[in-house]
Amino acid sequence: MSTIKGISQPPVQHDGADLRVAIIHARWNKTVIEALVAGAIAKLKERGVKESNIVVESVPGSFELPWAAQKVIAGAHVQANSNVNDLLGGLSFGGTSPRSASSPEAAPVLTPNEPFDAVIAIGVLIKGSTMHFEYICDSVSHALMKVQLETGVPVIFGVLTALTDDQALERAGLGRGADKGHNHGEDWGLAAVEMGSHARRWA
Ligand code: DLZ
Repeated sequence: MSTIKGISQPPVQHDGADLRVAIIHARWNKTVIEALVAGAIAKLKERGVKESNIVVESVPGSFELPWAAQKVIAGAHVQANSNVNDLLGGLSFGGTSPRSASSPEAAPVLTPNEPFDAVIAIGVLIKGSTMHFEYICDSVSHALMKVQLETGVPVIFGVLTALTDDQALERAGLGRGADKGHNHGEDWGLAAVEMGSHARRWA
């Protein structure tokens, strides 16, 4: 049976050529995270966002995302010229520094920060046998909303809350059945371009 769920096309196609976007991702549930980050980056680039204007940072788990989003928006250091192609070629989840093409593990180069037009916060929460899931889902979603309202910078809610591994895989386009599902990271990349454009026009 067909479904009525899902997003429709925006009235205009937004151009990301001048936008600067930060992706902050958790490192829990790495396989799914990698696919989501790759999906978001692919759509950012498809909408014209320059590789040099996409900055990728990681934190341990989803619980850390709101704090990191707030810091990045407030002007925490970022490394210039992160090469997104190389990032995708070898996503490394071991370091805490922003990653770059030439030297993924090198100490970050401190640069005067230019503001971000949007931040995508990506995490994957999979329900376990404790109450961790409920607490983290609840606090992270509220906190990310608070960050965007308090800073005025759109924060895209890229946190999957899945009851099973299979649900998480399907929402990253990695389903184990005939239907691979849909990579929601792609939607988040598009949402970042749209919301970043709105933020500029409505400033
Ligand atoms: C502790 C925890 C658990 C049980 N599950 C997840 C998860 O499914 N996804 C995720 O992103 N993080 C998880 N974490 C880690 C917390 O988000 C956080 O990193 C730690 O509690 C440290 O603050």
